[in-house]
Amino acid sequence: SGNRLRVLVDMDGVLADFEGGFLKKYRARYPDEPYITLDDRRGFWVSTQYGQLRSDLCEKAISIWESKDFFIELEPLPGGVEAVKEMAKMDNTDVFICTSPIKHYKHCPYEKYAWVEKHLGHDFLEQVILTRDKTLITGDILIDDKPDILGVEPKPTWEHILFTACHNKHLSVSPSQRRLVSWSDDWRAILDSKRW
Ligand code: DGP
Repeated sequence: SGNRLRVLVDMDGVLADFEGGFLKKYRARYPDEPYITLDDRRGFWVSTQYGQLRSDLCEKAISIWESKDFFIELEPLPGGVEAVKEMAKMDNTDVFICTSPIKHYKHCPYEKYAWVEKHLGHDFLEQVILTRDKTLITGDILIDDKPDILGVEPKPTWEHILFTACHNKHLSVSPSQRRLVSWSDDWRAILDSKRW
């Protein structure tokens, strides 16, 4: 407990390929509608950028991730599952998956647990935290692709490590903000920098 390192790892865009899964299913369901390539994605909210493309595409985008089997069928991002498994085996290290479910709760929370069970194993369900407010969760590090992680706690305990994603790769973040470019990047060094 006392001197252990607590790592919080986001799911969508960090472990699970939300953006790739979205685009594939959007194009399959709406083959005649315009779309945004992953290279042209800007801003965290997919529905906002689709709404700017054409106002009715906002709800068409939302219909994709509100559908059954969207979250469970997301592909793992390269190296993520392996990194989390390795972290969990490290001495003095506790790893939690910290993820915000969408408010259309029919499928998403269930499928997030099912995804963790499928890719990380049944025992890893113990490590799942579903919350809409990550500032309430204490930890040393939060690895997350969302640039602004806000909530009711103005001084979260964790350091946010920005995980690079298609929507944030062009963002110039403050010099103090550290990034993890991918799971091939040196995540062990980031963890070690927080140990004492
Ligand atoms: P997290 O990655 O834990 O911060 O969760 C954010 C969730 O919101 C994740 O499931 C992706 C999803 N999401 C992405 N874009 C949009 C959007 O435009 N609207 C909504 N409601 N959810 C979105």
